[in-house]
Amino acid sequence: MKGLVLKSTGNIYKVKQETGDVIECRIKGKLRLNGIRSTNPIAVGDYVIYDLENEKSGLITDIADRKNYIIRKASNLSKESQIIAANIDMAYIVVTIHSPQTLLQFVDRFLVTAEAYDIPCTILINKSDLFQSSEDQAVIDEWKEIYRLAGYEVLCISTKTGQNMDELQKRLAGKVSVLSGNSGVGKTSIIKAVTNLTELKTSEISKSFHKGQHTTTFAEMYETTNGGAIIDTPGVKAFGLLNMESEEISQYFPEIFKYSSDCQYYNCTHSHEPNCNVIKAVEEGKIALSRYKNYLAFMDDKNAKHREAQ
Ligand SMILES: Nc1nc2c(ncn2[C@@H]2O[C@H](COP(=O)(O)OP(=O)(O)OP(=O)(O)O)[C@@H](O)[C@H]2O)c(=O)[nH]1
Ligand SMILES: [Mg+2]
Ligand SMILES: [Zn+2]
Repeated sequence: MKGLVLKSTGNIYKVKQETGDVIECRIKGKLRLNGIRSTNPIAVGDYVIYDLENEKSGLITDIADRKNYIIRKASNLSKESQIIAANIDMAYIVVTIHSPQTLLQFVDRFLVTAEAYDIPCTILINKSDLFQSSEDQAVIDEWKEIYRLAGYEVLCISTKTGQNMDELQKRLAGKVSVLSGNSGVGKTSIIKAVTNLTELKTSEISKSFHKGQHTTTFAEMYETTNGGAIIDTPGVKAFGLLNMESEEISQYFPEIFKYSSDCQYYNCTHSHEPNCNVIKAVEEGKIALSRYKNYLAFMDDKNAKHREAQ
């Protein structure tokens, strides 16, 4: 039988059967793992083949080919990676300008990862009810401009006032979407709003953050009220860059990639070369400086790693 993994908690998997009933499964023996080195062989969003043991439990015998998946490495140096979710149509990175503050480098690392897996991404600035001062508004305008130039949609939302929640809801219909972001930015609160599952656990950042705990501990998929599926994930502190060559990085900054076709040198790194069209675009304000700086920082990371490995 074939089912959809809604949640994975180490060795127990919550699987939705074709009948709609949900059962608990374990893995039978060892599974073939398509060469992905990860801490979790099966992730939320995976389709699995299983044998029923009884009405409530089953044994997973195989995993269906994935359309795609998104992986996170805890840091640049860590070898182990974790599959965040599989078979997704859309990724949302949830950010807040403060309470807590999301760093743009974190956003850009996430976006590079999503680009590498060819998963479209939208940025949700949550808690807009808190960002009413003119200083906050200026930061919001700046973030919107940075990502507009890069070609990403940015939506300002608030689960408290409901701002733009209907716009978000519309985008979720008929798709499998995943929410990612730092702990405390309101991922689970958003899920509650679009699913009507009021019993989900959220908590004040002050309580969870200081203990170094995340409120959500396992990724889980839920149904939205309009026929979509949405995956809640535990908050993450950092995103390590994947194993990619430094030349690849520019491909995952869509705006840098776009302007790079007119650089003088085909192997231009856009860092110092003469007649670099990317540097020109940065100077003309067509590429945001923060994005360009993060591009250079990611290139540096990769080069440092190469030197270490030698
Ligand atoms: N002011 C305001 N607070 C919000 C909003 N959305 C969520 N919060 C609050 O932010 C805190 C954290 O929300 P959660 O939904 O638990 O955050 P999370 O991203 O799921 O956190 P982790 O599960 O730890 O990753 C809670 O106190 C929420 O009530 C919002 O739009 N405005
Ligand atoms: Mg949560
Ligand atoms: Zn260049």
